Amino acid sequence: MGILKKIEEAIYDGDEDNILDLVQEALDGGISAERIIAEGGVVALDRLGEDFNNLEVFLPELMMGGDCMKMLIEKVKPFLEAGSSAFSGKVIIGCAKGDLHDIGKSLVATELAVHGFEVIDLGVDVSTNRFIETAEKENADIIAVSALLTTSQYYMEELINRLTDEGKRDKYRIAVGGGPISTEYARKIGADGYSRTANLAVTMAKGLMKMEPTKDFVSVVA
Ligand code: B12
Repeated sequence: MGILKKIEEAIYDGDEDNILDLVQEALDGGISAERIIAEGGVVALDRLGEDFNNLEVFLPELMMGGDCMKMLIEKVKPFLEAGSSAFSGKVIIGCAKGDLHDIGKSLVATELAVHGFEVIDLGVDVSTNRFIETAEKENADIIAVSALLTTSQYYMEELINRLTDEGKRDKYRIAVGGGPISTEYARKIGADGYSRTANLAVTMAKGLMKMEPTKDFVSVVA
């Protein structure tokens, strides 16, 4: 079994005792941090999600898999390829109201930070008020919202509508992402940008900085 497959199995099994050694072995073997995250970690979490849907695994397994993935990410963080360190823009990021899934959001925050963005991470379960108050206080360029739950996805639309009602929509570029989000959905609710993964979020966010809010739309899916 190849090392990435071993990492996938360890995440799937929530094997906290062995995950760090396996990740070290992959790094020693010259495998990039990006591949370890995508081909080891994300693949395992996708499998867990599917098996959870089919009632083959339950909440404790999801939690253990999630915890293992966090260990993996902390371990590979220093090895993520850094981009230009020139200041790219200021981003407020958080998980939409009700959503506690922070692994993807934190990956996006890390990727943006290593590529020159100043990132203020508000964490999980962030209310629309808090996004707006922080963006105003910090004079943000981009507000980035993550949602994995279809019930939380609604709050992305609420944020955009509130900014519009308060006459502030033109001040910020709004980026959205997460499992149930698509280019079509992002367009429909009037967001400025969407990307499918954390790596692609860098290209998307740089694209957003080249345009005025609401004047264009940037989607990066591959
Ligand atoms: C791990 C996990 C958990 C962990 C979360 C741990 C943590 N700290 O995050 C725990 C156990 C806590 C959990 C709880 C629950 N979960 Co859960 N969970 C998952 C699982 C298996 C993996 C999620 C994950 O981390 N994926 C890996 C990351 C890297 O991917 P990602 O988040 O999609 O992010 C990538 C992109 O989407 C993108 N991205 C993400 N955010 C953003 C933001 C921007 C701006 C951009 C540009 C891009 C971007 O970049 C990321 C990296 O490439 C998913 C299944 C799945 N395949 O998604 C279910 C899943 C999301 N969970 C689900 C459910 C139902 C729940 C619970 C309701 C279960 C329950 N009955 O209690 C609770 C809800 C808790 C809550 N209030 O949020 C469902 C959601 C169904 C739905 N459509 O609403 C899923 C899809 C499982 C399933 N198939 O049914 N879960």
